[in-house]
Amino acid sequence: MSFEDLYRARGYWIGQTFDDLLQAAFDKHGSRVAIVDGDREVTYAELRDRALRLAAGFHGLGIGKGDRVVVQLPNTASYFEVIFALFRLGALPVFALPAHRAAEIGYFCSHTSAVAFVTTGVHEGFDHRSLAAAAGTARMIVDEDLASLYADPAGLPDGPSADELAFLQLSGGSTGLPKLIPRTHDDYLYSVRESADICRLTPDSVYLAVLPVAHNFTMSSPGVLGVLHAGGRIVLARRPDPATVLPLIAVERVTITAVVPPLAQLWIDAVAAMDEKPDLSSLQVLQVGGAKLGSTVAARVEPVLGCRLQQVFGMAEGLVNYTRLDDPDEIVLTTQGRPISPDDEILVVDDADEPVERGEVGHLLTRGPYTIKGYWNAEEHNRTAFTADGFYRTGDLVRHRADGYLVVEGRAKDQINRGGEKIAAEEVENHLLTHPAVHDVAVVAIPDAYLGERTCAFVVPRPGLSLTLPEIRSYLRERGLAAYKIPDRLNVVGAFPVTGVGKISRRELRAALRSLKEG
Ligand code: OOB
Repeated sequence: MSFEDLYRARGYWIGQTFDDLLQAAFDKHGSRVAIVDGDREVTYAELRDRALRLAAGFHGLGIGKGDRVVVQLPNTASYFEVIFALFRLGALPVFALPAHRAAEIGYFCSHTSAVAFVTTGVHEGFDHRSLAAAAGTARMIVDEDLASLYADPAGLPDGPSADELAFLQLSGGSTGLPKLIPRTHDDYLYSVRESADICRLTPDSVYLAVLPVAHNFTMSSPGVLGVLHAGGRIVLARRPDPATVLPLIAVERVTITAVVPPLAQLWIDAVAAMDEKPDLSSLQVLQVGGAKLGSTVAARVEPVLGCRLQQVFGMAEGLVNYTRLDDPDEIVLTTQGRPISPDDEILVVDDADEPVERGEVGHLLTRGPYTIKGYWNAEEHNRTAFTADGFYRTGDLVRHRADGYLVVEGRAKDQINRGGEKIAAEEVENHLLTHPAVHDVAVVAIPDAYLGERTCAFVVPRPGLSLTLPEIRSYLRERGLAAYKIPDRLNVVGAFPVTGVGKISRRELRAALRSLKEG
């Protein structure tokens, strides 16, 4: 039996599309509020109606099934109209983050041959319309113009089927250019429905979206899609700082929200320092994921915020692990959860791909009903990123406990996890190598008390030339690199350490520098 047949036989893939999900939510909860965006409230009926009319508008522009559309929107109600309009047509959103700039947007548009780029106006002091040139031949559509596109949905062509691609998600990556993750309606919505169930979402749930909605965590774990599936209410936060978020939790009676570890710490510190405590009585669950949560912060969640902690260890490629809401403290405080599905296969192996003893640290490989078997159009990379029998090499070092829970112990991939934001070392290195004063460069993670890790660039300058941190930072900004990828530190060195005879790879270099830095 093929995996596809197995996943259908087990009832994981049920033939539901994103359009079906929205239609079902509308049928059941039409008059209820789906989204709160500042002063604006959008009901399920309104969302359904606008998404269909926008689909007709997009169709009128010639956007159709299989076309790629790069979507870069902040946490606004428009985001939902746009993605459900594209899902209805079977056009594939390519999910960019609001922080991405010309370098990333240019690459996403050209690599996917995108027909359109949907973005916003000024956000966080940056005018996204200035990315028009980077979008190349993709038609730029700005969110404030969406209403002018609305058209009669009567003649819309048939939508996609559930086994087809729904969208392309970005990988955190460890390579020079980011890889795209192809997810189908069937596989993704299985993870959404199960996540909603694990997190006990109901029509009374109020989910505060703090992290960017286009991130896999906020989108589907259970995220905004899980809430729509359950008929609950999404409250959009424009900014993640305590001054914005704490009053919002009180006023909107938020029941669940999701953050990265530095934000959890920031909120906890803010609340602990307040003489007059904010009203957090509605909050039941704080999900923390995207990077390893330290045990000290973990232990403070419940006493300070008065809600249950849930650890989430997931990846845009698929596999998501949760601690369960009724798990004992020992599990919730010290593990990163266990998989969603009984058919998520977990293998922990050594460098030679041989399984390690249960409970020992090794490389995490995984295969399952919502984990991809290959990146989009990346045949060569897929040969090393997946095993011959289709396991995804996560690049994470974990322990698999006897009780099935996973503990993340480190990472083998050349990536920096800067407070949940993933940076591929090679991508930043390639940009730096174009600088006229740079002879060679290695980008590595350095430990940081607040963010977990920060980025340090080790640079060997060209003979007679020098470099400073402000110089390389403004150089990378001008090249249009997202701010979070720009190195926090610069170490100018005469030469790189050589560990063996002959030429050593950049990868080994990074490892050598990392251990120097830690030692
Ligand atoms: C989430 O997804 P991505 O694709 O941005 O990053 C995945 C990587 C993992 O391979 C791991 O290295 C790291 O992020 N990670 C964690 C973690 N959660 C993610 N490392 C330690 N502890 C954790 N709890 O980050 C993501 C996707 C869905 C749900 C949650 C997070």
